Amino acid sequence: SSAPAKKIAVLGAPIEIGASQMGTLMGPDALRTAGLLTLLEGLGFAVEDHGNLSVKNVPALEDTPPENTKHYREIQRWIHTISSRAYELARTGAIPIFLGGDHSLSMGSVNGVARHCRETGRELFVMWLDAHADYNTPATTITGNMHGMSAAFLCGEAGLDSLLGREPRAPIDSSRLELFGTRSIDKLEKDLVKLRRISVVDMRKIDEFGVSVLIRRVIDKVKAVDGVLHLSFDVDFLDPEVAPGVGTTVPGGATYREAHLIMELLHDSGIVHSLDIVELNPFLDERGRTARSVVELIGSLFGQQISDRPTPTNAIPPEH
Ligand code: 6HN
Ligand code: MN
Ligand code: MN
Ligand code: MN
Repeated sequence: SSAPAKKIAVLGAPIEIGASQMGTLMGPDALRTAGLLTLLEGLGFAVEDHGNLSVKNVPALEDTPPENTKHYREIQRWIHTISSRAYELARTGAIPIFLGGDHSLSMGSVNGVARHCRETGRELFVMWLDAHADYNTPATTITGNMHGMSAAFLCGEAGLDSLLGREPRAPIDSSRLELFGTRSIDKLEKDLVKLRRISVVDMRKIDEFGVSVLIRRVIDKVKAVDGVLHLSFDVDFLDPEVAPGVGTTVPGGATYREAHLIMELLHDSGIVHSLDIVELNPFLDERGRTARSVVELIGSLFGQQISDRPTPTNAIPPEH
């Protein structure tokens, strides 16, 4: 008899007000339309789709919103809701995949996963695949957009202290955050990233050393303490030529193969226990091609081999 199929729990978080471009609320459904669930099932996983969260009936909390935080009230309702669902899902032993939605959702998903890790005693590392650092606070932001503050919030930076309401906060140490693919950091944000000595693998380093060496460093660091890794994958990590369907494109991003190699190496490492897919904006996409590319990348993260790609012209057409 074979081992029971490993479980994956998919949860959509259609949040868009953390960004300035509307449209990421369509992300979860676009990823489903692009075949995410059947792909994962085809790779041998038992996939449970928990649908899309809604905060329509979640009451607002009563604290005073901090300055420079656009849509704070509504984001607060999302974040504490996402965190408690993430905690529950992680506790079932499934690999939770959070479908965004803009990157503010990670303030909830990672906090919930971190709560679970705190209980199991396993050290949580967070890999932030992103053109941006998302390390602004209400004191450093130049846009007030909360998707630019999620990594800072998760590392316990001050300024958004009541965002979670009564949901317990489980900050990660800034030495456990790995920024990867970075090419756009605001000035004050950069000062803070330097002050905290956060590990930044920017695109220049990727050009110089290659993703394989750099990703292995992260994997070794996690394995050295028998830790687990949460992958927070912002679609703008990819080069805009590969992934046009995102509101915050920055030139000079990862190529198709660089991105797949990261996923393949992470798959082989076995350290990824949870995943966010954020910032996909189907309204800006070209005939679904960004959504499809992202689904392919998730395939590589869960074991799809590059050598198993079909060559379409070799396929025998079905008989009529
Ligand atoms: N993202 N640093 C800019 C800001 O508004 O704070 C951009 C943030 C982008 C956030 O892509 O998830
Ligand atoms: Mn686990
Ligand atoms: Mn981001
Ligand atoms: Mn980004």
